[in-house]
Amino acid sequence: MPQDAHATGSADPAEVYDVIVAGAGFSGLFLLHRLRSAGFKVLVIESGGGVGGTWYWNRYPGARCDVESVDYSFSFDEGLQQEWVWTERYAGQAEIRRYLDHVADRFDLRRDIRLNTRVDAAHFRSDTADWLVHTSDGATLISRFCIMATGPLSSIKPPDFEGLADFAGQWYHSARWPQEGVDFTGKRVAVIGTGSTGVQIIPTVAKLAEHVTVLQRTPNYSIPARNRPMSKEELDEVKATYADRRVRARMAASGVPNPPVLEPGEGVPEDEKRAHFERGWAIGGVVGILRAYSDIITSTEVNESLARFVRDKIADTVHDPVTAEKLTPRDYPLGAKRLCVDSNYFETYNRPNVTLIDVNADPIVRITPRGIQTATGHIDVDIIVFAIGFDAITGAVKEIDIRGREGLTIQDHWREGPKAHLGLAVNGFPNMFLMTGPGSPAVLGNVVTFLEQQVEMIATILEMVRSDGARTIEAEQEAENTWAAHVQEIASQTLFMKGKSWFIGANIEGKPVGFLPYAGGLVRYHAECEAMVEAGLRGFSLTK
Ligand code: N01
Repeated sequence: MPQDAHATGSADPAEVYDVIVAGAGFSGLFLLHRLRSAGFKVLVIESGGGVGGTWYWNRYPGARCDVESVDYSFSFDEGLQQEWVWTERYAGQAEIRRYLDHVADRFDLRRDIRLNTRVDAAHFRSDTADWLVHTSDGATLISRFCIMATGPLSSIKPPDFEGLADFAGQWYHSARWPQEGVDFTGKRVAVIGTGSTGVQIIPTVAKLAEHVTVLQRTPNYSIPARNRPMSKEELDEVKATYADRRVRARMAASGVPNPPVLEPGEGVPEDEKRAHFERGWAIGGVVGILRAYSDIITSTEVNESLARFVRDKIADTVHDPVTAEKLTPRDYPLGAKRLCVDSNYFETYNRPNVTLIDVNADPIVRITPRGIQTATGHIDVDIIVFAIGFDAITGAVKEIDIRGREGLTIQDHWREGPKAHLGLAVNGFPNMFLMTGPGSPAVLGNVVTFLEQQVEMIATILEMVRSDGARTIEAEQEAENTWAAHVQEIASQTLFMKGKSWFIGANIEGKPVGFLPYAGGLVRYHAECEAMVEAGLRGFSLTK
């Protein structure tokens, strides 16, 4: 694409790009590789001090993926998937970071990545049909296209507990963990939050700390990961059939390849269902349980069978019946809040150095210099860990001062709730694309499979725009509204809406409530994207 067409007055020609990508996580790395290979001049801007996105920031103890490593990895390059050696069934944070560092080196990506730099603002200029991008190092860059690969779970929910500023100990948010780590040895620790993150932190820290007090607001369903080392034989077998495995992943709603056939559970006798769940429990992980039947997330009957099964497992595992009851979710369907996958989570409550407090019964009143004051007493602690989650899917995009046509801000456009055509592009914001945006399916399955599909789709669109000679491409309002309605319609057919979770924005005060991801699954989503492309970029308008 010619550069000088949109270079202006003071701009350094070297700082004019075809595509600027915000974020160097899985999405940003693959976007850079894919678009650079297609001849676009690309720059990736990353606020972290290294590549990896969520895996750069979430270095808390116990951080581990809960999709199997061999699937939670790029499929776009046969050499890469053949040479990389995964050492565990579920990769830990450090191993995933090593993998992404390897990807960055192997494909020579680093020369087009600017680290320790934030995209502060991106303003569209209608006269030159490009974006002015302002970064935290004071630079102003120009780009024809902007892609927000800022991550669905990267904008943290900050702890806003009264008195926190006076706390004399150390405190950490799980997703802003210090590079040098935290020494928990012999420390009295409080953990607030029992989502996927807390469920990983608590067993790990309990092994090191003198005492751990868990402050729980909502109990979670959690299933055992059954993590284990990968044997060479197992890895060799995967590698011998990788191509087939990847095809099966793309053909599955969740982007994970097995099991191949899913039957509905409705009407299946209870003892038969339980036997099936028992097999899944033994296999471990989401593949084992959530996909025991095709209708777990749509049938109240089947969901309740599985929920009862998990509740019984909690009762069997946790010795103290009062603690077991506190840990048992009873008032929302399994999966309506994201299902957790753990290593000895419930078992940890049998340790003498772990105490559970239900903050509904005994609310946190304030943080004091020495610890946490609850309604009934004071907990003395040295360290507080906040595993309280994220402003999911839209938070990181809204942190940037994004202005589209006529100065329209993304915050204003999404005031009533976020909308994006196929989760990819927003009306009023020409030449801008979103990765894992609202209305895209990524967070409801294997995000790596999903994001590869989205990167390919965005690359296809940009290539079409380039061959067309168009200056701008923009999602049409009607297409955006139609997709947003479809996203809610599909969600309403599931049990997802019945949990107060980040899936629906319920974890952030004032956030409009509505289902954020697309629950139709990868296959259906991909078919919708293909149909859009085949119909000549249906739902987008192009200008010359
Ligand atoms: O965040 P969450 P997360 N007082 O929002 C509680 C991915 N992930 O970081 O449920 C007391 O799920 C809150 O309570 P409640 C994964 O997609 C993946 O754990 O709102 N408690 C909840 O218990 C996941 O879903 C992996 O009542 C407060 C917790 O904090 C997503 O990231 C690992 C509170 C927040 O849970 C987010 O997970 C980790 C308050 N004021 C994360 N505010 C793997 O792949 C919040 N809470 C394994």
